[in-house]
Amino acid sequence: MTGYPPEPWRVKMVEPIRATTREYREQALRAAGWNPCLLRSEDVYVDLFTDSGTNAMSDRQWSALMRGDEAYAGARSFYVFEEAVRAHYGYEHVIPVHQGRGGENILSRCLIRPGTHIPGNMYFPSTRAHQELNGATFHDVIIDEAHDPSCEHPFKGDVDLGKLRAVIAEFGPESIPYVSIAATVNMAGGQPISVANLAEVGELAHANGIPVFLDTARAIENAWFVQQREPGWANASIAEILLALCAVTDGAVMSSKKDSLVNIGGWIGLRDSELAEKARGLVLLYEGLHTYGGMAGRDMEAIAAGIAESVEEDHVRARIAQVEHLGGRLRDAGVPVILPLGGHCVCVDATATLSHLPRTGFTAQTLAAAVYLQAGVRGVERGAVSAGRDPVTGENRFPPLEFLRLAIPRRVYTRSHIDYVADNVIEVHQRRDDIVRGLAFTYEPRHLRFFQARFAPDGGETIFAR
Ligand code: PM9
Repeated sequence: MTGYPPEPWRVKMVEPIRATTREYREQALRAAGWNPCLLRSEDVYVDLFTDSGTNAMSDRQWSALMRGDEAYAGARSFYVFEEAVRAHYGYEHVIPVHQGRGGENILSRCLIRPGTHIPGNMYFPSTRAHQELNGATFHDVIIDEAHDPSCEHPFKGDVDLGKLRAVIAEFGPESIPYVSIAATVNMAGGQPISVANLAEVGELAHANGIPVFLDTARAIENAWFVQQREPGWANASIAEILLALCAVTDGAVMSSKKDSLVNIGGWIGLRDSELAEKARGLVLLYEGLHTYGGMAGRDMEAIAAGIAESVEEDHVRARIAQVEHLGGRLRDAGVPVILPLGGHCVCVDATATLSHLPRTGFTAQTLAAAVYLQAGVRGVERGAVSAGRDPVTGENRFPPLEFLRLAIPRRVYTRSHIDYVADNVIEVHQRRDDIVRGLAFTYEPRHLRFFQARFAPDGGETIFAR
């Protein structure tokens, strides 16, 4: 693909960003322990660390902020927010939380008992961390194709029903508090699940008395892929497909920082009144009152306005096209990227790019450092560092996928920024043999270690041959 449709918005306010020298970036990255996450954002030129909370809000969202009702209890803004979530996602009970992991904490505490088992379509670090903290073991039941970076299966987020059946048979339905489904699947590179597959998961789980919970952080992007790829859905709107995806499930956890075009916020959506009461009780302890859940009234207004914009076809089309543009340029230049291209990010296969380095040198972390040094572009490691250690054996987990994720914030960067990223990632790839060393931990936090870990080049001053 050589271009994409003009963005369905124009710029009304700008935020200056600053290019730096290579020497400056070397000092900054060393000071950050070779972990781009620990850089100051002002030392980053194009920030593709995440699409979470980094979106640009519209004039409608900014003006909605002014309508925020900041009453402690029963704020009008809560009811506006509740109605928007109910209308677009279809869950009866809407419980606000400060962001996705707040919802994961509450749901895990409500449902998980020690020694239980949770099947899901690939792990996400914060989701699995809360499941494990509450004593469950996560079982990956995604289709094998999801673990193969070059396989072009249209729905790499699908569940392998045989694997799900095997987990139910091995541990028994009473040991499975819920099935944990993501749409799209972040750690597979933003890959979608089909409506048909999700319906089959629902049927199987419900036949065994097991509820299904959906991670809706990027369900709208998932709906786009359903509309484009799944037979029977081409004439349905994104809004209709979103409702169809949620309809199969018993509840959802949402990080509004993704699809909903805001900088903070989230919710839990439930159908069961008893579970909702329990969750509201825990929200009081961990998040805030059940009518604000850690958000300001204005945040809930911005989410309500963002939800309405997020299902507009023009918006989703332009958003996905920008991701496709970056991915297409890298793919055409021979950079190994996860295919098909996903919804929110382009993922550079670090194992293939740095095939001359051992995985124990954390190749995706090393590639993230090289891309930052090259051009001030910040991505994030999604591989062994993110996967953490096995809670039982204490050994590093080395997942099949090891990649540098370049996540694109919504409505933030122009095509020239994206081309700048493409030019520089291509150059790093062309000069990949200059990278001769991986990274080793100098500080390793216990939980979600990728955020705060510090590293040093393994056996030398730098990762480059010089
Ligand atoms: N995802 C992301 O960049 C932000 C933190 S990890 C660098 O991809 C899913 C599918 C997510 C997610 C966050 C959360 C947690 C849950 N599910 O960040 O707590 O992608 O709002 O959401 C990030 P919060």
